[in-house]
Amino acid sequence: MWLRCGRTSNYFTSFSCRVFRSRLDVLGRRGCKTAAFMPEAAGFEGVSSRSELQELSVSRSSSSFWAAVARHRLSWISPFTTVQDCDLSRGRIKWFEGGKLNVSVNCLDRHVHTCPDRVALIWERDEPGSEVRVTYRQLLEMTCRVGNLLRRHGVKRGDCVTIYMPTCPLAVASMLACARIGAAHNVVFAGFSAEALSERIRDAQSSVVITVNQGVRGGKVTELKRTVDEAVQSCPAVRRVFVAMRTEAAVVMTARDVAMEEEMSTEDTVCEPAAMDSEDILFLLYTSGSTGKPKGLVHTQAGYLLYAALTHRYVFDYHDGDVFGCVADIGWITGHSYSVYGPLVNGGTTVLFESTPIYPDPGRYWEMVQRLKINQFYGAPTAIRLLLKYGDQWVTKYDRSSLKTLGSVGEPINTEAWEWYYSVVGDRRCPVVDTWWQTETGGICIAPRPSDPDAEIVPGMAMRPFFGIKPVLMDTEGKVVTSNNTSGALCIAQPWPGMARSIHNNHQRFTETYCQPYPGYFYTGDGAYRSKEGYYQITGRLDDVINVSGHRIGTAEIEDVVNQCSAVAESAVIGFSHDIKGQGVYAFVVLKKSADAQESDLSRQLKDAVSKKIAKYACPDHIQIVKRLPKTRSGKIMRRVLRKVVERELDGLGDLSTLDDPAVVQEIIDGHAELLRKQQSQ
Ligand code: 6R9
Repeated sequence: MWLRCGRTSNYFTSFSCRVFRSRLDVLGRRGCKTAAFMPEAAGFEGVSSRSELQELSVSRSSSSFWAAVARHRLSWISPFTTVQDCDLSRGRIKWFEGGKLNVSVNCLDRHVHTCPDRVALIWERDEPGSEVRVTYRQLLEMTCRVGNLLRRHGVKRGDCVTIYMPTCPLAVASMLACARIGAAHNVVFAGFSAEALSERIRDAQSSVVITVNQGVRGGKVTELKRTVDEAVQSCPAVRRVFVAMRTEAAVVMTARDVAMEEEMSTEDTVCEPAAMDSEDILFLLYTSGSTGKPKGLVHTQAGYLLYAALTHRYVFDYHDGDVFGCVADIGWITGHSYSVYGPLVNGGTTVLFESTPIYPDPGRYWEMVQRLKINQFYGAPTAIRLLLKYGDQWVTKYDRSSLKTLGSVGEPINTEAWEWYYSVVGDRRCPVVDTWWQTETGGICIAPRPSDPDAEIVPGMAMRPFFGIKPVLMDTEGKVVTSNNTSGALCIAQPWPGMARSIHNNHQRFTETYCQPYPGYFYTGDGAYRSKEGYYQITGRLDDVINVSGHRIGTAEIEDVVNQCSAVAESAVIGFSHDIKGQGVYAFVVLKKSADAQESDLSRQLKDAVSKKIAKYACPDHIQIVKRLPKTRSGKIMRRVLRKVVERELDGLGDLSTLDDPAVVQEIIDGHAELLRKQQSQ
């Protein structure tokens, strides 16, 4: 599969590198202490260190900062006329208006012009040692063919294409092809069930889906095309499904389906890029919130791309010629920003990882680092914790001397995992950057780097805001906390180009969730601690969102599925600390009086339902059947009490006076102890 495009591309857009070059020349001549670090900063008088540059980027000169960076880093078809037009309190966020550009040209054509044979993608297939390299020229040709194919099948500017594929070059080409022709993409993680996929296709109003016959991960085959077939049964608007072949296995094709590679082979390798407005939609990406319904965060063209470029370059200290290894799946925002857009806009070489950390054995990551000579490795704490348990020998037997920076994302990294990552994986040579950010923020917002050279890095802390980011902590009364050595709700005080613009089809939910809790500030939903030195440490979610192995899931989403079971009267789902996964899922379930199901059967049934309706990772680890839930007199479930019981913090149950019937707490404590006893004896 995966079309090989050997022909030389004769296509190059005229609006590529000119702006970029002339700007560099001017700045280079001026000379400035920070110019070697960030060329466009040369124009800022009086800025002589990186921390001063950060201060400038959030000062009243922030627009000048972003204007210089945007002109320097992106290729524009026509220049922007305003830098920003934002009103956070109303959820109005607009950057670089008046400007026109094409994201795929920025990620591909301009590099094809200067270095066509540079490797853009290294596809680390599930089968170790069978990696495939794709050059910039090949990726441009692949993208153009997909772009033409989509256009021929009626995809137009403004449409939204759903991509349900494993991490692979054709998935990247599909994302870029959408960008090329002005369509938005909606990548759905290929671990999601048919029902979850179908909900996202419908909400995104996609009439076209791209998938593969089968997925391969950790040596196991998954029937992705079959899942799509099931999903589109309840999506009457879907008129085309493009099917690429990841394996040799034939699949049933209907009149709606198109054999993707076959049809691509007859398409032209030149595809006219659409001139997009800065604020046109680039993609939707669904994520969980505190209600049962996932939300499609909207990211737009120029601001997102610029922010991905800048963070990729400076947080990881990425330089030309480096091999960047982000092991996230493209179905998550990390895959979007740091496997695809950030590295490609910077002309980098990026690894697409299709496998798991322990396949075929727990040395997989480090054998890959040795074989591909990876310079920056970016992964999740859950994987680090898992590998730590297998022992150092799986790491030390491979040569990791290529590594320069180690990154962590998705959840807090505990000190033990951080230390192991730093000393065993990185031989105490490589800075570990614990990067805090969200689907909503588009790119990294808080990370130890960039910083002044040799500035300290504190284990397990994201520490420093990135350029343009002004974090603030809020107290319970909604006031900004100004002192250090305190905690609060983490907000961001001013807009930045990478932030999400809306929730698809529901701008009101966007403003209510992010802009109204603290008017004038962007509310992240996370809590944070600011140390004496002013460094930030993320303490976890403040809402009903839990984080299982770095994957976000709303407790309400799981409750919705559990409650659909005919034996269930009601339920409450909470997260609890889990050694490997960070958080696990614990469900308290009240049965209907009429229910006569066996407890073990019911648990199995509920777990199957969650896997089937959402995804395997959302499956409850424990299900405790209870007679009733602890509720306030107004009927609200007191989740705090449930959390304390599960975390065995029985002395800290707190004020129970608002409980309707305090006796319920003892029942739950006893039931929990009983559940643990049963599990231990099994
Ligand atoms: C990029 C990504 C976002 C949520 C976020 C927070 C948690 C992410 C973290 C972290 C502590 C870090 N989170 N990075 N918590 N330290 N370095 O993960 O996006 O899937 O939207 O999740 O993940 O709770 O709010 P997303």
